[in-house]
Amino acid sequence: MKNKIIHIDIDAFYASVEELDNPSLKGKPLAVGGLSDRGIVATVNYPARRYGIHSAMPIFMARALCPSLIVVKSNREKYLKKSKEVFNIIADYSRNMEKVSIDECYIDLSHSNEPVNLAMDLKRRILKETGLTVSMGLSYNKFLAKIASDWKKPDGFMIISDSDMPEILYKLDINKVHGLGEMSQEKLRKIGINTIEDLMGLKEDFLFDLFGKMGIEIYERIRGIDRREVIPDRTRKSMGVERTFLETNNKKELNSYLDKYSKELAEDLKKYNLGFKTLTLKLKTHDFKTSTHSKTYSTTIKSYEDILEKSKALFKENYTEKKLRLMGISASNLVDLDTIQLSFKDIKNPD
Ligand code: DCP
Ligand code: MG
Repeated sequence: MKNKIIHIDIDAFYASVEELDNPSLKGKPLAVGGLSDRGIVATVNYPARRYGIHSAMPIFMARALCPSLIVVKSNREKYLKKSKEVFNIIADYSRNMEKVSIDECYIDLSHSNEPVNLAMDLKRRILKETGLTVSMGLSYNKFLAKIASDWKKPDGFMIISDSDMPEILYKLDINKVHGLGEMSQEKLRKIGINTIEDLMGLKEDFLFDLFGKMGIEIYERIRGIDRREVIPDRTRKSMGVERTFLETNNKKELNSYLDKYSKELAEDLKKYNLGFKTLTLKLKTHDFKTSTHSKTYSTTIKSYEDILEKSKALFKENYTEKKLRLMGISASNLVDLDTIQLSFKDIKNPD
């Protein structure tokens, strides 16, 4: 099977951007996040990871683990700009690029006879032109490409070919299986399943009973079967913002998050000139129970004000007063506003 899909993930993204802006930070333990006592770590550079600090950890806890930790306030606009620079370079290498987050994407290199050379060239160019290192994984499907990019972080490049499968995965922890959430992992660990090798010992029916349709996908993916295509951003299905924070049931605080998310979602939609019809609110309670609540509207939504009003209404309808640790909103049933404008133009200028 041809290795044609690359997964790319920028190393310690926000922290690396801050180091580029202020080189004296390099080599010192650094966290990016909210500065207040209630702040959460967005990410840390690799020196700080040695202290056991990681994303979504409260800042006060991170400071306790590493008193010399430097904390820089996160600046999303700056990271978005840098992310755009990186994606623009990547887009030179494949027309078929699917962004998964601010620092992560898949590209399909089916058109190339030399995907390895192309990938190495791309890696060099990103470093030269942006100063950032990325980790890359090349394989014959998305699941394995993602596992490969995670293999030798930072600045890694790993190839997983079908002849390496499935042995290469045996020793990996089940947390490397994309699609297995925290709750599912816990369920598995309770019955003694900790590695992919353990997971391979489970029958398909058993996984289906445990996790439904996702269980079947997991059964297949760890055996190297993943039929998902790289979907170019123009035809993407949804777009969203979500974040972990310190547990709270303070409605004012929760509403302020919705306000922030609505702003970010509106900005992102604008960037791609998209609107949408379905809004989904995601809530994760302190005991890690996740629920989603969707509503579809007859009109196309795109403005910050509109998103905020509708997400507040969804929140009001569905919030049960329990303490939350994560909230998110996402837009689906996306409407390409370019196409709408084009078809109007076409009517006016039929040539
Ligand atoms: N991020 C965040 N909150 C989280 C996780 C991530 O705000 N809970 C932000 C900060 C990260 C960026 O998203 O820099 C990218 O996330 P990654 O998971 O790719 O983490 P990093 O790029 O920081 O590190 P890695 O080298 O492991 O990819
Ligand atoms: Mg990253």
